[in-house]
Amino acid sequence: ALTLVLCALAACTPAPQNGDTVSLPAVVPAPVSIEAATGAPFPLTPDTVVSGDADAASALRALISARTGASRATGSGTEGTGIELRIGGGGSAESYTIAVSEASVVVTGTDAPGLFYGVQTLGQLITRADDGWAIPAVAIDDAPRFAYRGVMLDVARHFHDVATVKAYVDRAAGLKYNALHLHLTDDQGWRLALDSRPELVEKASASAVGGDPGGFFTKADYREIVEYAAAHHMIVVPEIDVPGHTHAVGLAYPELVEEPVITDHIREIARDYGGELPVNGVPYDGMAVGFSSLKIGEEATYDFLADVFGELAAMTPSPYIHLGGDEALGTPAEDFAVFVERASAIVADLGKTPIAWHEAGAATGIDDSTIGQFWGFVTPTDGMDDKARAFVANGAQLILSPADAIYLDMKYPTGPEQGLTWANGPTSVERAYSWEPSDVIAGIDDDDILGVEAPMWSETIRSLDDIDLMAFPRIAAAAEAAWSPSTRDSDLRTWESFRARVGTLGPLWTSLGIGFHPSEEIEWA
Ligand code: TNX
Repeated sequence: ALTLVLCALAACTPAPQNGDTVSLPAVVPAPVSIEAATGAPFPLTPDTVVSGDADAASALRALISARTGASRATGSGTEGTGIELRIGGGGSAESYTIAVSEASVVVTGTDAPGLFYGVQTLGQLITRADDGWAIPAVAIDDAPRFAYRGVMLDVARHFHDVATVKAYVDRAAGLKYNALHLHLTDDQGWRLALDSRPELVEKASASAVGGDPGGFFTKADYREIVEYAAAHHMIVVPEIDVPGHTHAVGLAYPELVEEPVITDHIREIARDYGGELPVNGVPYDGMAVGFSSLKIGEEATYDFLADVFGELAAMTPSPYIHLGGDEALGTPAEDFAVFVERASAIVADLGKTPIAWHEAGAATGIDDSTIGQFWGFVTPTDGMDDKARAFVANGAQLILSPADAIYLDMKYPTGPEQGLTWANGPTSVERAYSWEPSDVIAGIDDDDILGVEAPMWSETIRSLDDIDLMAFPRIAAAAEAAWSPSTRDSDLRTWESFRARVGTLGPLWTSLGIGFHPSEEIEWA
């Protein structure tokens, strides 16, 4: 009977076939523990009082009014009909508990992020009741599996403005992500104004893939993004991609870049996707990768890095700066190693922890503190796992971004025309979900994994609508890999459970203005 009551009122996973397990309200990413409590749900009315932490209260009120379409929980009602938001307890970092009864809701965060995540969970629990809205009686205990839970947005291939970036922060924070990696530079454009090198945006920011308009962030824009992210408990991890992906640098500083290396691969991309072959001094608006390189033997290159990373470090509160290092196919291997050693040392000497794509692990002189970001497949190929393991051998950790699972710019099997297919063809929601971080790289376990990050490259992504369509629902699958207990430690970590839970979030996403892809793999509520 309890199950029936709950399911009548709450977003529930489907009734269990064998009747053994109790159906529970749906939460994504899956919490460490969730138990149905006895008793009627907590009614959410205009008189409901929200008390406690002011920031969390305004976040909750915003969620409630979006979800219910009305201002609720604004009243000064009677004792015992309230939602209380507290910081305290003494659990692990970012953890929280929720206790809901008919009379009260108490959310306790260990710290401000924990309370914020408790509020996000509570937002998912709000359910339509017979004559209004309610929160089912439930007890939740939750904490993240990994310290770093990232989304990446490529603002270089197509520029995405401050409003779009903020909207993506809203979306990501709601799924308990705590890092926004901005891919700020690439062959097609340089997107961040720097006082030390003003020519970069003056000469190299107007272009984008397909001849679309470019753009760039002023330093004030960047500060605004950093502050907005911080208010949502997210850090900003800026990436300046070197020594490859640097054609745009050559528009401002021709003396710093090599001639483009035009391989058959580059010709094929130009043929298949249109666009001219790269020519130094001319903005590049194609989609090929791996043809450009900074000059490794020139001291001026390292003066450039010192200026760029120095200014960036000064404007970035996060402990990390990403130096790229991917697909430097235009840079000979020995040169690449020399470059990575010097670039990672420059970042480390600025007091920041460098992050680099996994290729940089091949450079034996890389600064030992450098975090590696693995973008190979769930079953690694081409020795990419060896390069990733090198970071751990140095005593550092890894961020996992398996491309055939959580590259959010990959096409879906059916649906929107946006997206690429190089990472093992189109990526279904099931494939985005069905992988386990500690199983990706042999010898690499939870202790070696700083976290999980879902990248959104933007060759085919032009707008917030495109971002929403490609990210949702797969970004929720990546969030479970980053936040939730491992598949070995939680009954909720199955594809069947996830697809049922995520399907109930449709109305919440719609109420928040998120135009998700209504994948036919999911039964949407
Ligand atoms: C690979 S994986 C890239 C990017 C592309 C992306 C498109 C990696 C580190 N680099 O340059 O934008 O594929 O999916």
